[in-house]
Amino acid sequence: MAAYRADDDYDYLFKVVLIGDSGVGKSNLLSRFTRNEFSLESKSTIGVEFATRSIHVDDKIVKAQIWDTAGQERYRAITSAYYRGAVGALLVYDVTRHVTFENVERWLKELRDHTDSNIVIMFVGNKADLRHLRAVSTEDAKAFAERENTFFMETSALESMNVENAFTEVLSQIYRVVSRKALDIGDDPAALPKGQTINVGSKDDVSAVKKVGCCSN
Ligand SMILES: Nc1nc2c(ncn2[C@@H]2O[C@H](COP(=O)(O)OP(=O)(O)OP(=O)(O)O)[C@@H](O)[C@H]2O)c(=O)[nH]1
Ligand SMILES: [Mg+2]
Repeated sequence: MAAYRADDDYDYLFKVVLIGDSGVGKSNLLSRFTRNEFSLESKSTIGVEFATRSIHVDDKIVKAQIWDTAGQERYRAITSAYYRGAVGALLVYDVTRHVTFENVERWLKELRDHTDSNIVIMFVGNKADLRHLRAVSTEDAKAFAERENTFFMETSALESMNVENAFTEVLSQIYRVVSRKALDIGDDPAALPKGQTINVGSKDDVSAVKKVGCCSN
């Protein structure tokens, strides 16, 4: 009972979606963040699943409801329902499979076609632990993220590298957008933060590109 009450005790609830090709590690990023679990033999997701976790941002409790669907077309949830109400997204590719990086443009288009223009997008290169198999350079991915005005991080669900950072950065950025909006009666887009590169956490490889002009139309 107490656990139930605690779980419902939050200030903000944000829906965040995971997208990207099949096998890039979306479900393992989710299980690592919400349950600290990883599976080497996880099966392809069928339909849609979601999990929640609450974190503190400033003095507020932010509860993330994170949705996960299949990368494979035939197993996917209904597109419009999946994206409805999403305020954040992790667009995941696999650093060892270049084709998953090439397909990111298609995923981004689908995402932008179905969501609000203020959505916070984190571009995620997963499986960074497989150093000897790397097929996508950090520089190429960073350049893409800068071009598309999204945040960027490389992660490893296996080694728990940057998983926490990737999700909490998305949630804090959403919180920033939402709380500034709430404060800014005039709804002046110029009041929102604009582009610069910021570092998150202490590791050198943890960088994020602050979304430029995220809230102007
Ligand atoms: N080495 C390594 N393997 C990973 C990592 N993340 C996931 N995997 C493996 O990659 C495979 C696919 O992971 P999933 O999480 O099921 O991928 P998915 O993106 O959810 O795939 P779909 O549900 O089909 O869209 C599994 O065998 C995982 O164990 C990682 O960070 N490092
Ligand atoms: Mg999956």
